[in-house]
Amino acid sequence: MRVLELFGSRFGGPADGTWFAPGRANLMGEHTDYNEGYVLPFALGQGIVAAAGRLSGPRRLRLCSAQEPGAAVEVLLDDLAPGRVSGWAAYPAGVAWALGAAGYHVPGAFLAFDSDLPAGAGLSSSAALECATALALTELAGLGADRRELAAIARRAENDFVGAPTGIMDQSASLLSRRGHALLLDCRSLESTQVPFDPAASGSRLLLIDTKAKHEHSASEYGRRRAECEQAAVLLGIPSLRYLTDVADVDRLSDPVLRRRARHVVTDDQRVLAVTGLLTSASASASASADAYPQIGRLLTQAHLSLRDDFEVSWPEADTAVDAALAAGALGARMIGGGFGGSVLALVRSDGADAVRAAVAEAFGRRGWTPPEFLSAAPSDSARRVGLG
Ligand code: GAF
Repeated sequence: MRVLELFGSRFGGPADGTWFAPGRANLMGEHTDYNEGYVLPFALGQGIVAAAGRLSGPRRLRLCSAQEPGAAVEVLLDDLAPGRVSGWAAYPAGVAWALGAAGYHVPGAFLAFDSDLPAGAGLSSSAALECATALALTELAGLGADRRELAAIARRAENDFVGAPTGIMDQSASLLSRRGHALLLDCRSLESTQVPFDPAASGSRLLLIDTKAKHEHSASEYGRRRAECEQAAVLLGIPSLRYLTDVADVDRLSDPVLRRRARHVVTDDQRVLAVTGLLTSASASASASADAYPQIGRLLTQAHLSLRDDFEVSWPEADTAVDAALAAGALGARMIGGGFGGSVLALVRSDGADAVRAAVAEAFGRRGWTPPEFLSAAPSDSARRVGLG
């Protein structure tokens, strides 16, 4: 494993173990997590692997990454505080800080990372980095920690240490997913359910399209959307937009922007539950499955329109990829993640993937854009130990 070579060359000895945490795609429910709504993500086969070893002496972390040239970063565990570590190392350092704040005694450790997730593709490489670190540090020290708690700790690292105001979806997907399933997560109760998800059984498959676009201001726009949702909830007199169950209630908002934001959230919550119902019936029989997937495809496309027109977080490359995929016969497609760059998830017939790839590549070429990259997306297992050393 390349990460073990990196570990040996940077730290001069063998690792005590290796841990893998996957990135995620999201089937349905975007910008619903921080509104206490529903999400339906799944773990990818691609992710981040961490090789870790105990480090004696003053309690510190020494960190390096195959994707980050330059010297290893060293942080003293007792000195960690928000704002003290910047760049990529803030994610693993933030996890150590959040573990400490939750009462765990984090040991000094060497950590080397490697990734097969494309950078900037909106597939949650930061959550995978956090979750690989959380598992490695807790298991290295024999600290038994519940995975739901680790997801909350990893999110705290991202919110309070790195300073990104995200929800809990990505860390939950990385730590709680199961192969062949999507993870239905109720972000209010944090209850999760494994929903059987096997597109191949219905003659379809998932295609991820990395649009290779990352637009400026994506972080500030994310924060602004979150603030708008909170403002809409206050004006409606409810604790969060999750408490809206009838889309007609959004008409009580006089501001047209807030009305659109709230309408996206309430309809996406409904689409998560609709897709969950369809997947559950699809798992019952082959004929139900053949009926369910085209309906799921239509819901994906509806979600894209809602993200584009009501939530206004799509970007030109995503809209073009969705249009080209649909014109080439995809059952449905939508942008995934926070928006303003990253990937599109398309549901295609098993024999239709080549046509969709060709149509999207041709549409990008015609506009003179960087060629998109295509990845297969198979619902995979959550984070785990993958080697002894
Ligand atoms: C990003 C965030 F990290 C998630 O919490 C979620 O809000 C998502 O954007 C949008 O659904 O991935």
